[in-house]
Order: sequence, then C-alpha cells, then structure tokens
Amino acid sequence: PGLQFPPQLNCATWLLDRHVAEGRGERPCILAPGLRWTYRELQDRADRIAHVLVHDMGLVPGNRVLLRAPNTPMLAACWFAVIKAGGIAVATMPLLRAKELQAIVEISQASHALCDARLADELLQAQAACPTLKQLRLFNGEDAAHPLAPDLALEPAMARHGTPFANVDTAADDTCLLGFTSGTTGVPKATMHFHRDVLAACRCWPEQVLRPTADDVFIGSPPLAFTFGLGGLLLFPMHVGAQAVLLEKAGPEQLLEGVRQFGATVLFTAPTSYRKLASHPQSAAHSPAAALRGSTLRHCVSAGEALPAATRALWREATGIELIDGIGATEMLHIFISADAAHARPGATGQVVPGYRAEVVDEHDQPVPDGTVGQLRVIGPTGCRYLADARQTRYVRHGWNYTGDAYWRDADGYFHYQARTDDMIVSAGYNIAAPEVETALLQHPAVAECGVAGVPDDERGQIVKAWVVLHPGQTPDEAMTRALQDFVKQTVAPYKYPRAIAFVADLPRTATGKLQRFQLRQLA
Ligand code: 3UK
Repeated sequence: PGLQFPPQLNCATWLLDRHVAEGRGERPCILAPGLRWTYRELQDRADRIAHVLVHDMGLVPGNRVLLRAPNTPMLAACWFAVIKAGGIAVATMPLLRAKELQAIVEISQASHALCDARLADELLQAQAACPTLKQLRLFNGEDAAHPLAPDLALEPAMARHGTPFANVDTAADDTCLLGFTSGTTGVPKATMHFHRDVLAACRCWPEQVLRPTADDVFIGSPPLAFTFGLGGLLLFPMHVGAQAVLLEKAGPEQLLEGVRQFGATVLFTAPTSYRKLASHPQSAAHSPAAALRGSTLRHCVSAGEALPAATRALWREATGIELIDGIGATEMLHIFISADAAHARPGATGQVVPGYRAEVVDEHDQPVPDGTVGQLRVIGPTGCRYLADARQTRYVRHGWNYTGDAYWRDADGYFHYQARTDDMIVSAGYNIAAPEVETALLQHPAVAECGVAGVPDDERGQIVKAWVVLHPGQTPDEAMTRALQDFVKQTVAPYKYPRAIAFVADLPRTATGKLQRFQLRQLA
C-alpha cells in the first residue's frame, strides 16, 4: 500500500491540521457525553497545550511526556499537543497505582506529565519518588470541578497562550510514542513508535480491512493508552476525517447508550465485552445487543484476545453483524492479521494484512508447513523496537516480532490461533491449548466467563484446570462440575476435559482486559 513517507514528517500535521487547512475545520471530530469538538476546536486546544509545554514547561523535542486520564477529549488534545511539540507521548492506563506509574516514569524517563485532576493523587505520589519527572500540569476538562493550585493548573495557562502553534519539524523516524505492552506475563515492556509508524498503521489495516469513510462515527472501550484504543478511537477516525466518541466508562450499558446517542457506526471492543453485550441468561433475543439490531452500527471489531467461535455466533444472532477479528500487538501498533466480515472464517483470525509478512516458525526460526502449529512472527511497516530492554531478543530478532502466540496456517493463508506459547498444557503426553478448552466451556449456557490453565500433577505432569464464573442463578456444585466436564468431553476430544474445576466470582485480567493465565496457575 505505497508507504513512502517524506524524511521530515510530523504525524499531527497530517492527522489533525490537514483537515483544518483543507477546509474541514468545522466538521465534528471528538464527541463525548455533553460535548462535541470540531477539528478546529481540537486543534485550538492542542495548539494551546503545545505552547504551554514548550514555553511554560520547557519541553524540548525528544522529551517524554506522561499522560494520565480516562478516555476524554482533553486526553486527545494533550496527545496531539505532545506530538506537535516534538515530544514523545507516554499514555498510561487510568487504573495504574503510584508504584506502577513510578516504574513507567523510570523506564520512559518521563520529564513532563499532563494529568486529569481526578487521577492526580497517585501521580503526585509517584512524582515524589521520581526526580526525573520535573514538570506536571493538571486539567479538569469540561466540568471544571477541582480547584487547582495556580502553578499546576493547565487550563488557565492555555488561556494565556494564543494559536496557532507551528508543529516541530520532526523526522519521519523520530519516536513519537512509547507503548507499554499488556504484561500478560507480568512485566511490561516499552515499545517505540515513529511518526511514520503512526501513519503507516492508518494506511494498512484500516484501508485494507475496515475501509472507513468520513461519515463514520467510531466508539469503543479500549483506553487510548492501549494502542488498540489509540488507533481505533483516535488515529483511524481522524485519518479519514471521521468522528470519534470518547467514553470514560465503557461497560455494556455505556456502549449501548453511546451507540444510540451518537449514531455510532464502528465499534471497537474485546471478545469478553462482546460476550457480555450479547449474552443474557435466558436468550440472546433479550440481550442488550439485540437492541443494536437495525441500529446505525455497521462494523464491529474484536481484538486483544482470541475470539471464541461461540462469541462470534452469539453476536451475529443478536445483532446480525459479522465480527471483524484481528490480531494486533503493541509492538506492531495495531492489527496485522484480520478478515473483514465478508471473508470471516470462524475459528481463524484472518489473513495477513497487505503491507505485513507473517509466518509460523519452529524453535529454530524455520517456517513450518501449512497445518503445523508453531510460533507466529510478523514484520511490517509499523514496528517494532523496544526501548532498552535486556529481553529484546526473545521477542524481536532481525526486525521480526515474535508474538509468543502458537498459530497454524491453512492452505488459503488463514491463520488459526491456538494459544499463547506458554498457555499450551502438556498432560499425559497430550498437547492441549488452554483457549480451546475455554471456547468449549463458553458454549455451555451456565458459563458466563472462564479461564483454563495447566496445574502440576504427579501422575500426568499437568492437568487441565478451569476457573469458571457462572451466570447469576446457577449453582456451583458437584453436579455442575460433572455437567461441565461431560459437556467439554462431548464438544472437543475427551482427553482435553478439565479434571479440576473451581467456581469463582471473577477472573484475573490485565488493564487491557486480557485473561492472566499465569495468575490462575499461581492460584492453583
Ligand atoms: C493477543 C490476540 C488472538 C496475542 C492489540 C489490536 O492486543 C493488542 O496488543 P498487546 O500488546 O497484546 C498482543 C497479544 O494479544 N491477541 C491480540 N489480538 C488477538 N490473540 N486473537 C486476536 N484477535 O496474544 C498477541 O500476541 O496488548 C490488539 C490492536 C493493537 C494492540 N496493541
């Protein structure tokens, strides 16, 4: 897809200022409950914040700026301000605590921070322990609720500066953002992305698979600190001059209400969220998603975790919409294997997105024949490099990102997900993929959510154990255990059935919503 970029390039110029320069400034850009900013209004905010960063806070190009807020219009403005000023955006998950923020400041060497006043406490605690973090400003957003110390308040400082701001003339391969990986295995790593990576990400998967237009209205749940959310809820809509709805809370009710209120056409969320929206203890016909049948929604994108075939079917039954599955990674910024609704193949993630190469390799890095399970590796125009990390070589070799996922490819080039390579269970000599057992369990009507992991066993090496969250009104007893075991035996090869089942109220998940199977193993 013709991805030659000029040597000097600031991605904010293309994504934001271009629309105003070309006469689209009055088109709506960012929507939120009770708020609507046009492209010109977002540019106005971003320009003023960029002036504050440079003139009041002493930012010079290359400085890292920590951002902390729920998905709000002000967070979007701050993100663009950092990019315009030639800084490096380090967006963080709103739920992080002082200790985690401290680790991120230390890894990223952030010198500046912009933070939603409601989330200031943990960041101020972290700052006390971080001598490199010298400059910090707090913002209130629209409902100016928190009185702020004058030297810390961003909004009055914005009012003192004018517009425009002349974007720093960065190189196309200057770093503009650090993305932190989800840490499904515990420790997050920082990936670096260039200005040109951001534009390449807008050109690859969106143009090949999603194909949005300026009339689309994007909505969804992933935080902008997660590159799944950054792309789906900010970069991709703005690339085509469309609108993005930012929701601070995006549970099933808020998403449903948001789609209705804003006439959303494109939804981005994770498999568990689709399942929650679509499942109702009695029937899919009464699920919240049934209300989406015949709504404005036309594209629904699932990523972050494997999409169980049952969830795909549930969503289709409830809404009439075929989900677009796609595997992406922080290392690669966004999705690199996917299929649009017309090409969806249940059980497969999809085909490689043009612009990328993806292969399934053995432990010697040699591609394996189609049909054979191996590790997925990918290379492309949007990644990948880590910020100084001693474990680099485990995930990146010769420019390839080794995703840590076990996959096989079929003769038509569709990639079929098996498991994270460390979520393969070996029991009495059998190789069992934890997600396959989960997928089977999820088809049982009593099961709301579940997680599966291998636990040590004297006789078999490991046994399959399932942690199950039941729907309200279901009884967690011996009879239920046997019913679920029998059900799995009838759904997949009987040796895969969970020999142990624990009923729990919820499952350990990362801030990006991924199941942490290593936590389950530790529970055992
Ligand atoms: C898993 C999937 C099966 C897989 C992400 C879209 O998830 C994102 O990035 P992370 O760095 O995690 C990457 C890992 O997540 N995964 C993601 N999508 C799928 N597994 N099917 C899928 N559809 O283990 C992968 O290695 O947090 C997703 C866009 C941007 C992202 N950063």
